Amino acid sequence: MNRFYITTPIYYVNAEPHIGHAYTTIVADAMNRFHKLMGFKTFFLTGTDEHGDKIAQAAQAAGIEPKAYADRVSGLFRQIWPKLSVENDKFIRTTDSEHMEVVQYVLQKVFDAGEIYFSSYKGQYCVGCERFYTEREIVDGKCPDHDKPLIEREEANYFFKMSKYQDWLIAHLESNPDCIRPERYRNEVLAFLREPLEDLCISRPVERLNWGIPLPFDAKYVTYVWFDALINYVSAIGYPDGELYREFWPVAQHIIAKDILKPHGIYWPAMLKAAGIPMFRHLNVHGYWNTGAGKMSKSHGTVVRPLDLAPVYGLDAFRYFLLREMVFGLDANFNEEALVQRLNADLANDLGNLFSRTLAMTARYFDEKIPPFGSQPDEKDLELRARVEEAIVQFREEIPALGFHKALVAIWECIGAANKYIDYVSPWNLAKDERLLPRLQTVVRTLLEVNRVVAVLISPFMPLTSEKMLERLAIGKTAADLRLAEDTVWGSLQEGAKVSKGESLFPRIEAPGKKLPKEAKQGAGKSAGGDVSPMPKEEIKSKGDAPSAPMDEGLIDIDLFRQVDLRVGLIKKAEKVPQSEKLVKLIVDIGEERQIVAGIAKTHSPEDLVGKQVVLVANLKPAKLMGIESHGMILAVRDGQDLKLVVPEQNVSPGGKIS
Ligand code: ME8
Repeated sequence: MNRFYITTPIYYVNAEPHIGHAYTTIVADAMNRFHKLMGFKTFFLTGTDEHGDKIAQAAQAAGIEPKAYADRVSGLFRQIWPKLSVENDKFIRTTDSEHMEVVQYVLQKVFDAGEIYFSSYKGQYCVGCERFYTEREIVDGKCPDHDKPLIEREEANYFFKMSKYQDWLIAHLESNPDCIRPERYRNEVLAFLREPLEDLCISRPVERLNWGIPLPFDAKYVTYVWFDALINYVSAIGYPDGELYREFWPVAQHIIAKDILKPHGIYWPAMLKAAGIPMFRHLNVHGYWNTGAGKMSKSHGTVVRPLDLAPVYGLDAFRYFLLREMVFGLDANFNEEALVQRLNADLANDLGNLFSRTLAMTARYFDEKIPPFGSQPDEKDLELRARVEEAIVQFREEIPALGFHKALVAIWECIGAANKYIDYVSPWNLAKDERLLPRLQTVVRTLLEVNRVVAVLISPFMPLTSEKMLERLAIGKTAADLRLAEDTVWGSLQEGAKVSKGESLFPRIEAPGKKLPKEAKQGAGKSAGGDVSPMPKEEIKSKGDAPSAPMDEGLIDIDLFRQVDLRVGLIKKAEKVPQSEKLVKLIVDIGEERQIVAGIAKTHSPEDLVGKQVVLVANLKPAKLMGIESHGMILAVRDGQDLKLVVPEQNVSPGGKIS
């Protein structure tokens, strides 16, 4: 059986979890879920790094013992992961006794092999980094990371003969070009290795720091925090002789950000080599999220911390944003506006809309039951299916290669193609003619199949949404039971199974900081008689490029209704749109003149329309219908085959607001 082992850094407990930690851990989770979907046996490790100067100082500042302090912050990390749908197999703490024993075991082993020696060292030390800096690294007498003056310090300490492993490491990175990925970080490590490596100081005298693991061969010293921390990756799986270690270490992959490239790209390989432990398979290095604290949106006077946005906008929207927005390896900017934009465009309009349109059609035309493929697929069906197959291939190839955003782009291309397919095929027209039933069946079934594959493909990224989609499509599996190979086979939905429409997957967000009122239950507010709607919804969508809202039929809050600017308008001009049976171009006076394209040509002649007062939605985003801009929407009631315009009881001044 194929195996997959993924680790995140173990996070320092001197700061609370933030967006950077969340990103790394969500990426690890998505990779882990992907490998499960591929049928791999997986192990996913995260945890906290709790020893060292930094933690001791933070505990002192908080006025408590280091262990009590570490317990508290470590608890925050442990609690947040399930809230972000992160499903790690183990949470390691460097204060766990099993870990401390393994650190001592490794130290003793390396010491016995003669790879650790005792020596005096005088140099420039940074407390923040917990290490000495070489002349070459110092910038203007300061620590290049903290921009703070360094302290001169002399100490007798233990040193690990790291320099000895330089040539071996260069050779390893050259013969395993994808060991450190993406390439820019491999090059960075190789560039570093062009200069002579120095040996690594791996101890701290107890009188200066006692918050650490004692050296097994000299109790007057504790272990340098990096030597302690890196070993978590093997101690957590039972090194030296545990079953998990045997199973998973040969396939180990680490994920880190660029800030800790040096300890992972240089110290860790050298430590492994010295301890006789095989090298990890991949070190995956991503860039930094810049939050530009000042630039963060402060709607309603509250300063928003990025992690606080997950519950506000929805967990899956948050995960989607992080994975879609950052190109793995490069830096990215986090801002709330961008998140809202993605939520509305990609999630509400594209995915949410496709799903609700598909289910609405299944409900309307087939009594919620999955129809058979009634007719042979035509060219458009095959084109869409090919798009889906292509997305599956991209998904399978891109995720192991860290191309998360590319995998998502491929899935969304498929969603976009399916929405366009609906517009093109116009199922509502097929539904008008019983002889076209087999074709309508094939169209709706094709769409249901696309939705099913999408539900499977998004499962590593958005597990909750995937789960909801699977349930509503009557697929009797949870996301965890899915297998890519069998669950993306075209046509395998169960004919006759009953789908359920449910609420929209992603309610639209009006603006950052202002989440729309929660949608109420489906079906409640539907009127008994004719649906008053701004023209048949599908027809409007059928030609427009503009984003359209999901087809929600739940209760809404009065605030939401008030956002719709309804006005009385006087039709000044009307003319048929050439080459269209349905569309007329109107000039409507609402205090200003508006050009509106309306789908009422079949029931209303242009001559009859001029001089009429109508009701229109005045604050709709402009849309293009057959290439003509439309700045509003006329209200009409469908009555059988007929369409009646909604008009005021008596003539009023044009522009009168309806409330
Ligand atoms: O370095 N953007 O812990 P740490 C993206 N304990 N990722 C970020 C980020 C940002 N702005 N800020 C932090 C340590 N991260 C050590 C690790 S491992 C044996 C010991 C993420 O709490 C990213 O994964 O400072 C980065 O590498 C890690 O948090 C650093 O976490």
